[in-house]
Amino acid sequence: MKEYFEGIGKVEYEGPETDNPFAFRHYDPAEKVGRRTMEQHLRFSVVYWHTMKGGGIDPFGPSPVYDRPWETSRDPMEAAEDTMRAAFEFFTKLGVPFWAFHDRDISPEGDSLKETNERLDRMVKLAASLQRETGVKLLWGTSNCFSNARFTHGAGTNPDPHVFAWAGAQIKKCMECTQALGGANYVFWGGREGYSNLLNTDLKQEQEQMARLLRMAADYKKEIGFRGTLLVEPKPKEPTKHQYDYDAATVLGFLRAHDLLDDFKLNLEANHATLAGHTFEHDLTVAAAEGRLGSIDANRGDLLLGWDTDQFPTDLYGTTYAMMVILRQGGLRTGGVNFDAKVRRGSFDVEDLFHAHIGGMDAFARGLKTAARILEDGVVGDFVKGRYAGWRRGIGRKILRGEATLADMEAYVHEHGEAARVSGREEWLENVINSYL
Ligand code: XLS
Ligand code: NI
Ligand code: NI
Repeated sequence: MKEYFEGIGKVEYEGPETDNPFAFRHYDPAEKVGRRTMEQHLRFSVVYWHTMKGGGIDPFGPSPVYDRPWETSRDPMEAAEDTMRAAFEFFTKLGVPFWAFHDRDISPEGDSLKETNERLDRMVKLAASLQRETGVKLLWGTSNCFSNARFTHGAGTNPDPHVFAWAGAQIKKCMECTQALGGANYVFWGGREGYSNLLNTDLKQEQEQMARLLRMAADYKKEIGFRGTLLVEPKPKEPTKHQYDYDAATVLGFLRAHDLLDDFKLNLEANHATLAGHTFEHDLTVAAAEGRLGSIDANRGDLLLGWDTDQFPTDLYGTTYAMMVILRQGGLRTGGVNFDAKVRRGSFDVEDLFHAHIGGMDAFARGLKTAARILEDGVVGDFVKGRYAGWRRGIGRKILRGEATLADMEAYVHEHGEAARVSGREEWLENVINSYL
């Protein structure tokens, strides 16, 4: 069988002192952190679209600039098969347990839905056999309902029900494929589910359509007995000016308003949170507070560029804060740490794909270990607990139980006078975090 990543062997853990750029310094899959191994905690996943199909394009360079040895065949199906073999070689050499795909990444569209679906079946068959051979599993599948010209005005939120039908047909098929591959989740990212101009938009109507599509998907999941988790991935903008799935709080409210909250969790992406004007840990905390944090798309943005740059995560504060939220909620369950990230346009060698993923995996391994120590030592947790102690007794407990009125508040203040002022100790807490890093 053809080798696509020649000269690069299996990436192993060699410890922080190694000078081998193709080794892990911190990610040791078998090392235990608490009761689970790092591999079980982190559940790393490589995305097919950026890693195998990305060409380094940007708004001023719409043609691919990467030479990929798996994309040489002129026959589109042959190229798709070569790409998939290369993908599993990459997953195996990197040692990730999971991968993720859009239907259109793994298989090119045909001239009709029938031909498109037949092609997809052929590629799913190949993926199934490569999964068996390598032991790599599917974290999630998703439908690309945004690249084709028919989705210019949205998919589920399109003004034309004919286009909605295309989206529905595509999601049905892709959920079947995800089930056939044993996928642990199925993701909905609303690529163009938003608007670019309110003058031509019925916002209320479009949101109702979106809810219908998600309801149909949840019903179909039950009908076919798909056991994976359904995940919605928020993003505030890009490509539209305003996406309806703005951020975690907006999606949770939307799901609740349309009686969908029991059927969906969230897949949160770092760079989407920052685009929404939040930190990643903010969005994670909002979702976790409602038990709806399902999985993460691990990347980071650039503070000086205002778009979804999808860079690989290397910032240790970011990975530590993210892992603190994840550990506190008891892990990601069916979810994982999915590298929805791409190498820069100038990093066009195939070996750059290894450097990028190795760096991201090491950054999350350090984040995991640091977060575990912070939680175990309990300094930060105890501080927060102490800060709210008043709510576990006396008047505080009465208020939370709904046993107190505004008149009781008035009487309380008459009796106790001024409240004591207590420092929030932010700087000290930040120093505490730095002492672990
Ligand atoms: C784009 C999204 C996309 C989803 C999958 O910004 O992050 O890659 O994760 O459709
Ligand atoms: Ni994403
Ligand atoms: Ni993104």
